[in-house]
Amino acid sequence: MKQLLIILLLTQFIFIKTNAQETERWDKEVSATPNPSQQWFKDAKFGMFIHWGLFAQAGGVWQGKDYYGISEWMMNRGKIPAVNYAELAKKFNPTKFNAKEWAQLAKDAGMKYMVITAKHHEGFAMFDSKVSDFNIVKATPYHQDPMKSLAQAVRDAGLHFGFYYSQYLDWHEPNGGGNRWDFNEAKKDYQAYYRTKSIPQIKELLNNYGSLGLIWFDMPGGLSKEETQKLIDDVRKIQPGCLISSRVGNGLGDFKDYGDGEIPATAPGDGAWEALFTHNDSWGYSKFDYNFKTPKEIVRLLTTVSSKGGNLILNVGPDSTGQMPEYSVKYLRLVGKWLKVNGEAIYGTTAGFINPQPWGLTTSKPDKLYLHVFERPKDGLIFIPGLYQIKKAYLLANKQPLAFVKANGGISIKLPYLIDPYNTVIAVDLKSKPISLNVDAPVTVSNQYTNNALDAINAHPSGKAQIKSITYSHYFGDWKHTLCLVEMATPEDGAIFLANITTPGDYKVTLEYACPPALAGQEGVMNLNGKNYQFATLATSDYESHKPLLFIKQTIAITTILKAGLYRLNIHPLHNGNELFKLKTIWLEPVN
Ligand code: FHN
Repeated sequence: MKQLLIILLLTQFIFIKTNAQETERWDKEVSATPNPSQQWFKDAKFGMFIHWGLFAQAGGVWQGKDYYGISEWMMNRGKIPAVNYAELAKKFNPTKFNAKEWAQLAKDAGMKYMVITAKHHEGFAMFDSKVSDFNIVKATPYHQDPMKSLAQAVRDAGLHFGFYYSQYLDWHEPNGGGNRWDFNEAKKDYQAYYRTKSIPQIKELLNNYGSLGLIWFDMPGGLSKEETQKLIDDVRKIQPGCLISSRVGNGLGDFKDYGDGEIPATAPGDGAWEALFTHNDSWGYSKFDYNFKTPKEIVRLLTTVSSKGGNLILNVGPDSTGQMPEYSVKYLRLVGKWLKVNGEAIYGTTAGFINPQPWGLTTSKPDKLYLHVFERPKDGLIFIPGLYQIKKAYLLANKQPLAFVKANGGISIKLPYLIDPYNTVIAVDLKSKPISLNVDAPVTVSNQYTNNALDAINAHPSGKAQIKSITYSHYFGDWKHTLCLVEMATPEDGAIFLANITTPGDYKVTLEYACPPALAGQEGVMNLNGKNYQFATLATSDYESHKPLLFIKQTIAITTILKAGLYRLNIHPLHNGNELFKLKTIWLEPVN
């Protein structure tokens, strides 16, 4: 009995581990010689991702059991036998699907490309496949190929069209990756899977749906570098211009995809890349998930990604009738309205060369800088550090010229009012080629804002302290990523933050961090403005990637700044011990 229990526990552990590994496998390396036809992708900035499959029929519910989290993983989480899961196809009848409406929605949203799941991990082909009968034409009462009309409608709307294809995970097939509840891992022949289903279906997609902008591979496995290269050569032979996502594996893709819901900490450079988010928290349609990002959140997300030089591909999950979620339709159209007016500051831009400022972010074009103002300072002066000469500045929305003055260490542009609550864009005509982005520059702090953030990315760590992206989730698979200052365990493991405090006055200092209960109570010290401030940490939550990570805000000081200027804030543990905390932000809140 005892032995049985141990075996049971061990199997559970192996399953949990395997799931974790599979879910977190985000191949980000790209080829040193990527496909040269990628300029359209770099300029596009905004795309629509669609996860559609049999999981939309279930919506996260299987035999009365509710699966919160990413709905397209329900089969795996419930260890649902492939034969039973396949029954979903018998009811899948998306009679409300209208290719032109979907294409129009993407266009209205200001998106420039669309990528849809041709086959997700469940193994079901959403297209007419001669390779496997487990497809929408043969196995459902719908008996039509929605991908044919969609590919056409999207191209007719002037957008690029691409397919997502899960090349390794296939829970329907004995030789496919991932299904160990039906099929014996030891007997799997991955090469046979690639030979008989994956590669032939990829060829069908390339041969039968016209010109593809890209193929979005996901979660590689089972192929060597040479075999991956052969797959890429096959793609190139059929469609030389078709781009390939980095998740083809083995560092051979054309453009880099970050992790699900992840934005790189700083601008990664010149290569083509994409940040991928879903509109709510699930990729596939989920009956429970109403955590839709608001239009303002989407505009700011798109701006954040553009300010680092990448694309945002935003996912929507249509239901089994073929309808898009109500709030996706409504909010995406509002984003489109903003882009109609302000698109010049997003499409075709490269990363902004000014660090994030308390008012917002920047994007750039050869002779232009775009200031994306999220918060207007009380005095209306948008301070741009390090920029000394400009030709003119104007509101992008109505071309109204704006006055500017030389300020201490840069230029200040007078913004009379915020014209757009999502993001007010100021266009700046430059006089000379700008200097390059400097992430180490001091952070501007002033009493003209409700709060000022010194984020982990602004830290200059010392000793063993380091800046790290921490990954965690709320429900299953809805990954979140937060950049934190970590590994501060001795007084030598600390960090300095440089703040350019432009307005004297009182500032309240608040730390925002996560700290496991078992480690809470350790002491730290912060030095600012000539004084040491001690504190003891408070408990939040343990850190596990499959659990929520909770952050707390703890005020540790008030300081009076008498003179504007450069200040150093130094923080570190008071004694030797365990990791003090995972520090996300130090807030400097003006006391007005
Ligand atoms: O497992 C999939 C998940 O279902 C979804 O398709 C995402 C989108 O990037 N990709 C995988 C996880 O990274």
